[in-house]
Amino acid sequence: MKIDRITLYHLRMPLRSPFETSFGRIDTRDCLLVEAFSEGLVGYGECAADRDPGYSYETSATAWHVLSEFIIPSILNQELEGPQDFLRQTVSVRGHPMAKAGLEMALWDLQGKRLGRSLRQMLGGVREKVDVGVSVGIQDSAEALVKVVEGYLAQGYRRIKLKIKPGRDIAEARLVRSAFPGVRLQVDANSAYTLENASALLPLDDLELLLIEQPLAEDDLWDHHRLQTQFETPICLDESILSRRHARQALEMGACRVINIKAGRVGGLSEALAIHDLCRSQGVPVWCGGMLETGVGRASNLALASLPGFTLPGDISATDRYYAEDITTQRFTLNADSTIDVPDAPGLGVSLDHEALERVTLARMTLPG
Ligand code: OSB
Ligand code: MG
Repeated sequence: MKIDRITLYHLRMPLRSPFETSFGRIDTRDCLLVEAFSEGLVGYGECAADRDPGYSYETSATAWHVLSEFIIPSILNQELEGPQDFLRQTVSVRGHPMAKAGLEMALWDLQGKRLGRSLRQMLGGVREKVDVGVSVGIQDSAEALVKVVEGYLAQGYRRIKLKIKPGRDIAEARLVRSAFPGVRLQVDANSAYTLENASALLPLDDLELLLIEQPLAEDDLWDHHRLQTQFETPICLDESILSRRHARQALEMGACRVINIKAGRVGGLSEALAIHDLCRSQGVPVWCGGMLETGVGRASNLALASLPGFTLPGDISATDRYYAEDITTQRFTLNADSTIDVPDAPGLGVSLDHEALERVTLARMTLPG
């Protein structure tokens, strides 16, 4: 496969409601769209880096820089083996997994369109629809949170994730648990605690949570191990796992019992697949995380989540949970059984709404210029 030309788009998507986590509150979601032209076909990829370095050090600006100055020039007009080989071809660029993953996704889309195969088929997915839930941001009060959760349950979501931070944790989780005793519930701290203050979370152990996601710093596998020994509830790692190697070490150390897989965070779908395979071989459950993607990234997440080891519901909600208008012509909807259908057309299986894309584009650049 040879890439002749790539257009990068910097997008700013207005969210339907603000999303607040332990690292901040946003009204709009930035991301990059990668449009790759190859032998008469066009493939799309989404780079999940946001405007601010709150979740990760990568931002839309660093991803733009690394893609346009280094990664894209190094692959244009080269004979590429395909998406499976892409990470190896970018070893000279240290880090920046989200930048790499944005381009890798476009290569998968191209490969699928060339071979007439869906991303699900290429990855080895075994499900036509996947179990999903909703990630609920921090609200103004615990009572307001219960109302918001009630709304999502009424829409049919059967798994709820609550964002927490110090001081906005136990009371919130307790109130939601007592209002909805049977619901599948989990929490995500996005690294807001330290080993010293995480003992405040011990009461969570009585709330029958599916898991506690990323309580401690991203570079702190060892303290996650120490914390896991204090909890019955499985600890799940998100930010800490940037590669298959991190996943292996975290499991060897007992730093977690569950892993949240996001292709963006680990440098692409190939590495995500490798982490899935490793966890599956050890009987460790995984689930597909989300980054408030557009329809492009959502299609990719759905295909990934159709792999057999994804045994917990993903953070993949319907389009209308995020955006009034999306950049794909397809809108994803929730089925009555709290699932979303996996696209089955070639590649990602989505097409772009170019007028909608224009409305959210802040900047674009075509290489070679
Ligand atoms: O930690 O899982 C996270 C969104 C942006 C950045 C990090 C996270 C999230 C979410 C939202 O939890 C998941 C979704 O896309 O619905
Ligand atoms: Mg998370």
